[in-house]
Amino acid sequence: MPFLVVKKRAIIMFLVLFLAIASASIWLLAKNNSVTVFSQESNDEVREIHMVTGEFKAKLPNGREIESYRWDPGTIFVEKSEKVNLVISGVNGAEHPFSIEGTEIKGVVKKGEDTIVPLQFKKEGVYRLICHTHYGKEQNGPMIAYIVVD
Ligand SMILES: [Cu+2]
Repeated sequence: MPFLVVKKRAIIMFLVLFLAIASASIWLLAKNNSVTVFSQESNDEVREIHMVTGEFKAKLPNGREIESYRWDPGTIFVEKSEKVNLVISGVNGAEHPFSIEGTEIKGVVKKGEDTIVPLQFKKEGVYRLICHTHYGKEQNGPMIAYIVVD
């Protein structure tokens, strides 16, 4: 029965082709998965948090101008031991020299520039980011942001 032999060969060819396509798809899927895992790992390494320096301004009925400088957002949350880059963009105010209470971290945020502050807290708590130019009400502040570590 030569006809049947040919048919068997066709089935075998079809199976071989099917296996080749199936294994190629699995290989591609596995490859995609590994790429995703890698990009997740690199994203997890250092998280970026963006902050800006802002200013509230108003004119009182008597013509007097009042203003207040702020870090925005005023509160950020990080995990204990988490690596974070705090990127602060200077928008309002020429200069904001700052320090973070309870740490050795200090720097200056200048108008039109990004200041990158690497953070990694070993102890839980609330840390204050304080601007030394606008530290109180009298200095158009208080310009204080809270870093909550837990
Ligand atoms: Cu300031």
